[in-house]
Amino acid sequence: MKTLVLVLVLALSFLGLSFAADGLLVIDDYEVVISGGPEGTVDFGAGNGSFVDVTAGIDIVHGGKQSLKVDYDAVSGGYIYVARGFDLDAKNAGWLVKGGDIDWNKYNAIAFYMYGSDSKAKIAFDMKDNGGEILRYAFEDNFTGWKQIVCPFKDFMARDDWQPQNAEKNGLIDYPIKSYQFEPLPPAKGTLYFDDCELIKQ
Ligand SMILES: [Ca+2]
Ligand SMILES: [Ca+2]
Repeated sequence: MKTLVLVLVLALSFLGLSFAADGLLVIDDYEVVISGGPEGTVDFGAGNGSFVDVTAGIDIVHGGKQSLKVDYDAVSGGYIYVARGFDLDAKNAGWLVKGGDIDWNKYNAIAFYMYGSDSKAKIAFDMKDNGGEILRYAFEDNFTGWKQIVCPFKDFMARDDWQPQNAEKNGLIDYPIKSYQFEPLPPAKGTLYFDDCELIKQ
């Protein structure tokens, strides 16, 4: 009987491991030269009085040798964006995998690690879908150290404050996703680190 239980436990853990491998795809690890501008690897900027700078985080890292370090000052009425993906103004901001090469049916959430400082800052995580529509998942910096932020696709809401003019505004996620962006929301100021962005199946 004991042997049977052991075999079952081993079999289940093996199945569990293979499920995990199937349901996880790392799309971004920030192990590149971090730069802005038209030839950059990160499409970032700020306006209306807000400020952002994006560099490689080398002291605070979750995986590999670098994280994405975001120094920011988000003022009322201002905006900030820190984007990675395809069809952005920064030519070299693409993920590790092309959106069109991903079988999106295999995943139901996008997740990343953030190094929090319990600043209570509200942060938006926006995705731009295949119709150019921007969908948002918002969360709060209410922890310290690294934490995985899981954003289930079903919890994304189309932004109602702004959409690109040419967006197909249907309120649904149209795959493949083209890009994502981090946006600290005003009023808030500080430094955030991000690392290891992946698609997962919960
Ligand atoms: Ca990394
Ligand atoms: Ca859509």
